[in-house]
Parts: sequence; C-alpha cells; structure tokens
Amino acid sequence: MKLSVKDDYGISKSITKNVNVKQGNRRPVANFTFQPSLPRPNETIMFNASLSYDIDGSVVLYNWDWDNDGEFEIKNTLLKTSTNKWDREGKYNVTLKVEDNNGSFSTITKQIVIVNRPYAKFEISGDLYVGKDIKFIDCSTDEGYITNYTWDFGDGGKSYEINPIHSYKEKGNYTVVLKIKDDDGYEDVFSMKISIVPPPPHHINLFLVISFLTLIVAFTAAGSIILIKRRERRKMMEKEKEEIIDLIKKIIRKE
Ligand SMILES: [Ca+2]
Ligand SMILES: [Ca+2]
Ligand SMILES: [Ca+2]
Repeated sequence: MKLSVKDDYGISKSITKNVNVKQGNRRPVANFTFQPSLPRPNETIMFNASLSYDIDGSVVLYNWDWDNDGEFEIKNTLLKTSTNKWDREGKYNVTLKVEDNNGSFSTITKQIVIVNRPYAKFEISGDLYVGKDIKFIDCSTDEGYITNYTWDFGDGGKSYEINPIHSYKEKGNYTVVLKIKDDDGYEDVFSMKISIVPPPPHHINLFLVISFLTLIVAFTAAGSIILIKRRERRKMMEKEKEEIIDLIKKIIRKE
C-alpha cells in the first residue's frame, strides 16, 4: 500500500508499506442432479453432487439426508455420487450438505417426485430385410394401463397401433422409438437401433429341384421304354412279314 502527501508548498512525501489483508473463507456452493428425473417406486435413483463447487478452495465432503429430517443418512463421504430409492409414490425432500477444505459448509434441498410411470418396451419379429414386413410387438408395462402408443420407425413412418407392422423401402440404420402414455398421463419412451439390409438372393428350393429332376428322369425313362417297345414291335412285324413271305415261297415251291 502506498500513501502520498503534499503540503501547501508543494513538497510531497510518500511511504509504502506491505499490508496483509486477511480474507475470510468463502463457503462452498451445494448443488446436485438426479436421474431419472421422474423415478418410479423402487427405481434406483442416481444422485450426483458434482455441480457443487468452492470458489476459494475445494469441496471435500458430501452428506445426504434422504428424508430432510436433519439426520444425514450418508455422512462425510468423499464420493460425489450416491444412490437411493423409495418404494412408494410421493414427494420426498432430499438435502445435500457439502463441506469445503476449510470446514465451511452449505446445503441445498430438492424435491424428488416418485410416480407410477409406465415402462415402454418392444420386441421385433421378422427378418430385417428391405421390403419385408416387420412385426413390432409391444411389451410395455404399467401398474394401471397404457392409453396411447406412438411409434416412429425412423424412416418417416409412424403408427398409433399397439403392435404395428412396418416395412422399409431402403437399406440403412434406423432408430425405432415407442412413446407410451398411461392412464395417469405419465409417459415413457423406449428406442431401438435396427439395421435393414437387402434381402439375400432367392433361396433355391432343393425339394422342388429334386422333384423336377426326378420328373425329367421319369419322363426320359418312360420315353426310352416306349422307343424300345416300338423298336421291338417293328422287329417282330418285320420277322412276321419275313416268315409269311417264307411260307408263301414254300407253298409256291411245293405246287
Ligand atoms: Ca471455501
Ligand atoms: Ca434423514
Ligand atoms: Ca401408471
């Protein structure tokens, strides 16, 4: 710090002195996120406190109070993440307390809403070939019932049926998305990536080929037999003719 003075005669003087300004420790800032944002009963929720920070130091300890009664069920952990679940629908207040490297702390409380949201899911039946009908089979569940189905096949095609059939005009990778809504108006989404490929070359039906070849062989054989028979008959006729001629000759000679 520098101090300068000037008197009425224009004479100035200054002194410089080092001063230590001791600042107090700044409190950390507590914050957290959780996933899923709208959890179901008994669904594990991931709590993440890594949004917390300390402007003049660092956050070193994390404490979680799952029912906001002032008692921290998880105390002084170094881990930024934690999990918990609730077994029934309701609104629950969760408090996070963070402590910095100087022993100061802060808290934040957020509400977790547990609802009986449906689970969206589907399966696929059929070969994933261009132009082939593919069956999309709904396997979604809910403790109530599902009122709306919206399918997006990823190629611009949509359906509102429970178990739609769809075919793709071109090969490629598509993301199929099923969005459902239950009787309470809660939604869920499930998606699946699929690859549509060109159909393989036509299968040669071995049975048909064998049948066809057998027929050809049979016809050929039958034809041969007929030819042989004809030839034999012709030979016999020739022979009969010769015998008759011989007989006539003999008769003529005798006379
Ligand atoms: Ca601090
Ligand atoms: Ca508690
Ligand atoms: Ca429900």
